[in-house]
This record gives sequence, structure tokens and C-alpha cells, in this order.
Amino acid sequence: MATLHERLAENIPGLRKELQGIIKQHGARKLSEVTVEQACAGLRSVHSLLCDTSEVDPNRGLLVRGTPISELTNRLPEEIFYFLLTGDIPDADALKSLQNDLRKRADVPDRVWTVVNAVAEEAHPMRMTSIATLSLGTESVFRRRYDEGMKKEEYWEAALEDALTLLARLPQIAAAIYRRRYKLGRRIPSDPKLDWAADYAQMLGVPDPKGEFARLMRLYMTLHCDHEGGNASAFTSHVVSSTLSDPYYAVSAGFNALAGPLHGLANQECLEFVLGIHKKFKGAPTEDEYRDYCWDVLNSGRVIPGYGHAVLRVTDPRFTAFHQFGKLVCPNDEVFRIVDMGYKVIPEVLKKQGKAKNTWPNVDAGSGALLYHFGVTQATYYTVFFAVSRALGLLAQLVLDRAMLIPLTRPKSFPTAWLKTFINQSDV
Ligand code: CMX
Repeated sequence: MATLHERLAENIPGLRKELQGIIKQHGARKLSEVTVEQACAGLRSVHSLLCDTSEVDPNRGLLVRGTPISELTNRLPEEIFYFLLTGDIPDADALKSLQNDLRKRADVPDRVWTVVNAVAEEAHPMRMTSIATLSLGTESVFRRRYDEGMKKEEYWEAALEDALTLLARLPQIAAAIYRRRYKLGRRIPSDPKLDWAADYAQMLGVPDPKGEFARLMRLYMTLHCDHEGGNASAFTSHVVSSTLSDPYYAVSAGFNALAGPLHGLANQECLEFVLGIHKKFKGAPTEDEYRDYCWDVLNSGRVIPGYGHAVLRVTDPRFTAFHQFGKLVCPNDEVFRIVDMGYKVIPEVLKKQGKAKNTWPNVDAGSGALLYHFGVTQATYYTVFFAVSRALGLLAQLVLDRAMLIPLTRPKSFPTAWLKTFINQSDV
């Protein structure tokens, strides 16, 4: 089977021609209407972005290239990256070639370690990850080739170069940040015999005699890989990369969006919520105690982290995958039991409250308890796991954006005065 680069080179001319044909023939057709509320409140559900890597179906959850994520849970993240970009699962040779390519690119330059070590030790790990990502960008092939006058048709190849290098180096950087931020000792070198996620797992230094933590990391990296194009981090990365900033700028910007509590930081808050229950009840509570605790949270004006979603209207299949993993690996772990019990109690409470459109758990509700089980107790680090995985999707999307010659993103804004005039005129 073709290598990733070969397969993309085969696919892109046809896809480009197809899209250009669609725009030429149907460019004036309307896809979506924008209401005043949508324009003033986050552009919810406005069909306005192309994204071929994945889509989120309100009732089926994440579909990667049309395949439900629940059918991909045994795949390696490297296979998923190939799949996101091409729509094909690589065969053994293509996978090996991709893994070898990543290994060759994995050495992190010393100056990046200098930058990582210069960030305040108490900084949030997401800030460190974003700074390190930006700092890697001084070697951007995209930037160099752009400055040399690269043709538009070749942008995707230079973006792919950067994407592979960034992916190859992120696990080392993220693991080093973990060890530095929580004072766990020296960096652990990469082991080139391991796959991408298992290597990340071993570089964190988490004891893993049965290889279960490595399995969790593979699952984690696969489940968080992508979530279509309109979520905050993907959209941010898309906008930045549309300016022809290099992929390091774009991914770092995407990470900055991920660091918000309504997005990727929620997994940190989920574990804090579960640990709060554990502390208060000195273990798993009864269902009644759990219910009362949730009402106290809601009545104090806070949200229940890990529940609800902007698009999904069912239990997130990614939660189901983590939940099943926990039931197999640590069914009696007290923190996991609180997550398990929450699945029974919380949807019912949220339903009674009647505000949330989706009362079911999202991906963040259970992942922290599993990490905690393996000794990764530092919840402030959890969004970094999300970021390393989501880099797969951000990078795949931006390579395809450049391949499809997607131009600068530039919606039109308007002042409130214009809105008032518009309303008055349309009322007449
Ligand atoms: N607990 C309490 N109230 C909730 C809720 C929850 N878990 N989820 C939604 N609501 C409330 C909203 O705060 C909103 O209240 P107001 O009308 O008072 O503002 C109301 O229900 C309607 O919200 P919604 O349309 O159902 O949800 P949104 O699309 O606005 O927001 C999300 C989606 C995820 C931000 C929201 O469900 C939430 O805050 N959940 C908790 C945080 C969380 O788990 N975030 C992780 C999301 C996963 C990700 O994107 O990374």
C-alpha cells in the first residue's frame, strides 16, 4: 500500500478538481441561514466550514471518515492519522513506513528544551505545551519554503512535513512537561521500539507492569483525535492556518482554545468534581448522597462537568469506550466507581433541572478517573493528553485545507447599531 505522502499525492488532484467543480457549478447555492441569535451567540450550527476528516452526529457521536469511533478503538493513533488524512486504514507496510518516518523526526532540538525549562515551573501545563509548540516552529519547512516562493499547489506537502515533525516530537515534549511541572525527575528518553502512544506512556514514567497504561494511552489518543471542524480548537487552528501562518502557529493557537474550561480543560474539572465527592463522603457515596451533591452544585450556579454537549444528544461513545475500559481494568477503584455511579444519577438530575439540552456524559466524564487509577493524579495535566491527541486532527485538517486550496477565513462582522437598523428595516 502507498505511503501516506504517496497516497495523498494520488488523492489530492482529483479531490481538488472535484471541489473546484462544485464551487464553480453550485457556488451561489445557500447552505445555511444565520439567525440573529446565532450571529450573537457563537455561530452555533451554521453550516459554514468544510471538514472531511470527521463529523459529529448528534445521535451517533464522532464519525471519523464516516466510521463510528467505537469501531476504531483498537486502532493505533498512527493508523488514525493516516485514516484522517486519506480515508484509508494503512496496511502493515504503510503503517511501518509512517512509524519509521515519525521516529526519524523525533529528536527535539536543545533550544526547545531551553524554552521549556525557562517557563515558570508553576505555569499551567497547557501554557507550557503551547509555548513549546510555538518554539518548535522556528524549523518550519512550510515557513522556509513559503519564503523561497513555494507554489500554492505545493503548500500541502510542506504542511505535511511540519505536521509529521510536530507529531513526532509532541509526546517527548508533553512527557517532559509532566515530569518537570510535577517535579518527578529527569526526562525519560524516547524508546524507538515502541509505538507513538506507548512511547509517550513510558516517557511519563508511570509504572506499567502489565502494559495497561500504554493501552489506555493508545485508547485515549485515538478517542480524542478529532471532532470535526467547528469546535473551538479546530476552528481556531483553521483560521490561523488560513492566513498561511505555519502549522506550529496554528496548532499552538488551537491548543490555546483547548485550554478553556468549556472545552478541553473540562477533563481537569471532571476529576476535581469526582475527587470532591470522594473527599466529602470518604469514598463512594450512596445514590441519594450523590444526587444531593449534584443539586448543591447546580443550585450554586455551577455546571456538572463532563455532562452535556454543544452538538451531541446521546451518551458520547467515547465516554462509553472509557467506561468499558474502566470496567475491565479497575472496576473496584473507588474513584472509577464514583464515575460509574454518576452515569446513573447525573442524567436524571440534569433532566429534572431541565436546562441542559443533552443530559448525558461527554468524553471528559470518565477519562480522568482512569488516569488517576494509574497514578497520574495531577488533573491540571489532563488537557495536555487531550492536546497531544487532538494534534492528530488539527494537523490532518490543516494539511487538507492547504491541499484543497482553502483561502483565508474572513467572515463579516457588524456593529450593534447595524443590527438595530437591520431589525427595524426588516420589521417594516
Ligand atoms: N450542568 C449544568 N448545566 C448545564 C450542563 C451541565 N453539565 N450542560 C448544560 N447546562 C446548562 C447550560 O449552562 C445552559 O444554561 P444557561 O441557559 O443558564 O446558560 C443550558 O444548560 C443550555 O445549555 P446547552 O445548550 O445544553 O449546552 P451548550 O451547548 O451551551 O454548552 C457545554 C455545552 C459542553 C459547554 C455544557 O454542556 C457544559 O457546560 N458542560 C459542562 C462542561 C463540560 O463538560 N465541557 C466539556 C465539553 C466537551 C468538549 O467540548 O471538550
